[in-house]
Amino acid sequence: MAAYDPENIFAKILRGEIPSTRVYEDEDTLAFMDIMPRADGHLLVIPKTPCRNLLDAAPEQLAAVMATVQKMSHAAKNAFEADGVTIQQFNEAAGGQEVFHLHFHILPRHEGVSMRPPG
Ligand code: DGP
Repeated sequence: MAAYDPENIFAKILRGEIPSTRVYEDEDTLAFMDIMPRADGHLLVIPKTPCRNLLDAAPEQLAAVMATVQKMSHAAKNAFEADGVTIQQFNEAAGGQEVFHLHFHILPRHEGVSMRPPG
């Protein structure tokens, strides 16, 4: 697996070098709005420490990120009055990953409404 690249977009967001709409932050994790939302309220949750993807993650990073994913799933479901929540996570280019810093997508879902296509 390739090495972690500290110049990836999410590392720049963490350092405040490019803007983002932050919705939650704690010592270990950050949640912010996806710039290309595929559903209203589409959020991303990332660890603050370097990690390329799930295949590269330490158990402590996963524990912290998943705790925030659960917290943000409840918050997004309530805020957007959703019927459910889809969680997505991609690993390596062949697995659909485009930004190489571990992230989980949180997508509030409504009955009968399809997710929008990427882009
Ligand atoms: P993927 O690696 O396939 O899980 O997709 C990366 C996601 O990151 C995609 O939904 C769009 C989002 N994204 C890409 N660039 C930016 C950015 O500069 N800011 C924010 N907020 N989201 C971004």
